[in-house]
Amino acid sequence: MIKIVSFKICPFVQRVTAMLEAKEMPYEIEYIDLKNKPDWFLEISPVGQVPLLITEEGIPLFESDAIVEYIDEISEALQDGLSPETRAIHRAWSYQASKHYLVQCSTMQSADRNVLNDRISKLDKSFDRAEKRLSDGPYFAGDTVGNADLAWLPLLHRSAIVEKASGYDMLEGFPKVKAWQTALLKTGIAEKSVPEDFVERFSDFYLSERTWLGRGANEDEEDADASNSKSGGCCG
Ligand SMILES: N[C@@H](CCC(=O)N[C@@H](CS)C(=O)NCC(=O)O)C(=O)O
Repeated sequence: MIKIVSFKICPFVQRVTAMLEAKEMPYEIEYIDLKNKPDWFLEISPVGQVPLLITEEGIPLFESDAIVEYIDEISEALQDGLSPETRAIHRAWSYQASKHYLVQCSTMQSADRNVLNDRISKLDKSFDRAEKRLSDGPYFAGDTVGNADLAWLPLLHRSAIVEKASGYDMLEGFPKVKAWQTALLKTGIAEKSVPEDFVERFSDFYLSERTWLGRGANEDEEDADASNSKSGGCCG
C-alpha cells in the first residue's frame, strides 16, 4: 500500500491526501516530528520535507507537485476527456494555489492587524485571480471535483477554520471563491484529508494568543511588537 509520511498541519501533505481521498485510493500515513526528524526519513528524503510518498515498490517520492502527478498517473482521472491543454491549464491553476500555502501560513501567524494586512495582500491577489477565473461552479471546472480543486482545498479549508474561530474571513470580497469553498467543504474531502485532531493542532499553532487571529481578530487592538510575527514557513 502507498505510504505517506506526514506532518499533521502541513498544507502540502493535505493536497496529496485530498487527492488520495478524492480518488478513494487506500494509503497508510505516518506522522513525524519535523523538529526531530527520524533517521530513516532523512535517509530516504532528499530534501528532508514532507510530504514523502513511498510507493508500493518502496520507492520514496518527494515534492508535492511530483507526488500528485504520480498519483494521477497511476489512477483513473477525476475528470474524463480533458485535452492536454486543459490539463496544463489546471496544473497552472494548481500551482497558483500551492505557491500561496506558505503565504497563508505566514499571514495566519501575524502578531497584529498591520502585519496581517501587509501579508494578506499577496493572498488577496491569488483569491482575486481565482474569482475572475471561476465560472458557475460549483467546482473549478464545473460539476465534478478535479485536480485544481484539490490544490486549492488546503487554502480554502484553512480559511474556513480561521473564520469560524476568529470571525475573520480571508475570502471577504470574493463571492465566487466563497461559494467554491462551501461546495468543496461539503464534499467531506477536507475532513478526510486531515487527522481527527487537525483543528486542535492547527489552532494551537496558528490561533494561539500570540497571533492577532488567535486573539479574536479584534480591530481595536493596539499593534503588537511586529518582530513577534513569524514570517517563516509552515508548521513550525
Ligand atoms: N516544496 C515542498 C514543500 C514542502 C514543505 O514545505 N513541507 C514542510 C512542512 S509543511 C516541511 O517539511 N518542513 C520541514 C523542513 O523544511 O525542514 C513540497 O511541495 O512538497
